[in-house]
Amino acid sequence: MIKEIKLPEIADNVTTAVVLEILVSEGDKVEKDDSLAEMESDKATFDLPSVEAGVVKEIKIKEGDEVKVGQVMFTIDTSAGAEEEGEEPEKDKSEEKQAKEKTGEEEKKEAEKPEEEDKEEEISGEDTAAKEDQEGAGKKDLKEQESREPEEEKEKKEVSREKEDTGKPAAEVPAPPSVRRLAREIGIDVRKVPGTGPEGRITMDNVKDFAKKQLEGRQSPGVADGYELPDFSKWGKVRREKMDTIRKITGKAMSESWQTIPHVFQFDKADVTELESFRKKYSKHAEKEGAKLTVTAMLLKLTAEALRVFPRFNASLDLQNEEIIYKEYVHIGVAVDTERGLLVPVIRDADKKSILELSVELNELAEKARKKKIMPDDLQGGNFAISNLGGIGGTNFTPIVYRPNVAILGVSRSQIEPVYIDGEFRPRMMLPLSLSYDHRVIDGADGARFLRWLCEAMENPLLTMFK
Ligand code: CAO
Repeated sequence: MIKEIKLPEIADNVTTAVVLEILVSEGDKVEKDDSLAEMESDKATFDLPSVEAGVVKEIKIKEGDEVKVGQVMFTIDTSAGAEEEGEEPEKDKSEEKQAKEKTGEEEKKEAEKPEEEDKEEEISGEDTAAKEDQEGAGKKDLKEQESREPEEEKEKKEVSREKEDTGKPAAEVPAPPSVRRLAREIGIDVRKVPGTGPEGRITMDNVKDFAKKQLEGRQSPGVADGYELPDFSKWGKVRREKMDTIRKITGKAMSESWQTIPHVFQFDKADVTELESFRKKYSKHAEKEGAKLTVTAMLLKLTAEALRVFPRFNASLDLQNEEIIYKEYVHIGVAVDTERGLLVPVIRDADKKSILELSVELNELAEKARKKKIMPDDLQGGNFAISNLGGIGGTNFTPIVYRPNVAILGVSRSQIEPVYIDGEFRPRMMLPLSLSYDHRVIDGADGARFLRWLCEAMENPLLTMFK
């Protein structure tokens, strides 16, 4: 029997994934849950498991393809443990072929159609919106008058307007008057539009594409914004590399967060001398339990407590409804440095877990992230995040809050410092902490209180029981 293996639902709002690597060949025998392909979605990389055991009959995708949720990627012959490939009944084959052709055609149509429609709609929408914005009654009159004027007259007027605006003669712009007029009406500087017409002439489509890109750039920070890069090869050899999905997502998410969240940064230092002795003393015990007692695991535990004491740091801002959403659960994301870039897997219900449980889970999630086994769900639903760069170094840094969180804790390298205590300097292990937070939700005093609470909790964990 031939079974289809489709791209399953991956996560909310994820509709496609890219095939990074196909891990099987046609004719391979596979068991249920064997990985068939390595996939990359907007949110993560993951393996596509076979939901059937049998022989890989057909591979319907190739590496680099963008596959839609529900699209058939493989067919598996479940009765083919013993059967040879050629033994497949003809009927099955022709049915399969028809299905393939149909699916292929439908997908092609689907892939092409909306794009064309979108383009049309977006362009006409932009035109209308831009015109509505800019056309006052007087301008409308002017336009009507212009439409009655001969082309030559119109051109003269465009030239003199551009001279007024830019000080540059319009003759330098290789674009017909109608194109310059469109650019002017929708607020585009025609001199910045790259022309693709004969001898670099600027066409209507060039102006529309340029406007579209600018609009997209404004709406989604992190995508191309029309900024023109210099030709770096003028100064030396260069190499170009495609940005992978994680880099693109991180870039977009970070610049959106940075541009929309009014950040405040609070710094403090925790005296972790006693905590470090505890960590060293009990690390063997932790190892026996299969855990590594690390700074991050201990911070996870104490931060979870802090989020219970300061629920605003565990909240999200709903600007649309002008509400603050308090969450009853404490899910904390931990920034993990992987070969392919930053990933933030989420530890659920961190407040209900012991340090050892947290440390085992953190280790498992970090390994999954580094081995590309992390699933999109593992990366979602965090209310707060911890980013520990102390294993690498640094005295301090200011991480960017991940939307829709309202705060993030940055951890730098602990080191022994002279601290003035009871009239003398003593060597103490000090851990630098930074808290970045959204000032729309959190006031400065609360930011300082939260971080101080955390420092004191690290200095004397028993305090968490009193506060
Ligand atoms: N100060 C001093 N030493 C530290 C430290 C700190 N703040 N944090 C970790 N270390 C030490 C550990 O004690 C360990 O030393 P030993 O091997 O001698 O025990 C070593 O550094 C490595 O620690 P680790 O990475 O194994 O363990 P961890 O639980 O502390 O960290 C994780 C786990 C996943 C947070 C970390 O591996 C990681 O990926 N960090 C990078 C996070 C990142 O990229 N952030 C930037 C995001 S931008 O916001």
